[in-house]
Amino acid sequence: MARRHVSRVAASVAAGLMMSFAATVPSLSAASASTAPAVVHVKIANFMFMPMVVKAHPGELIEVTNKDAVAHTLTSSKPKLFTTGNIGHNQTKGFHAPKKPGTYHFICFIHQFMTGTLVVK
Ligand SMILES: [Cu+2]
Repeated sequence: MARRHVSRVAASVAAGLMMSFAATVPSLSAASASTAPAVVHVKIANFMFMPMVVKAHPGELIEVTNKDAVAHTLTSSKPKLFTTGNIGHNQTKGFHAPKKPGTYHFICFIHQFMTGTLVVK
């Protein structure tokens, strides 16, 4: 009788452990799924965009850092799609990729021989 009681307690403890384990697993996978939104980094150095082909998801934040002593921009070749505005030496400015998937060419508005491509998909 006493022995049966003990094993029943052990069984309920084991069930409790299993339940708390089961409750832990979904919260772990939820945490890994809800990661912070990605940021795409672009660098400007020696009057070049790096990388020259930038890949981003629709609406994603793109941060552009200018390592040159002079100001640059990252500006869509087609007017008014996106621009960082002037980025000074060692400054970083961000803009959001277009929501519409596609291939977008960009330039530095100040030095229009500086070119690159943004692929949104
Ligand atoms: Cu420039």
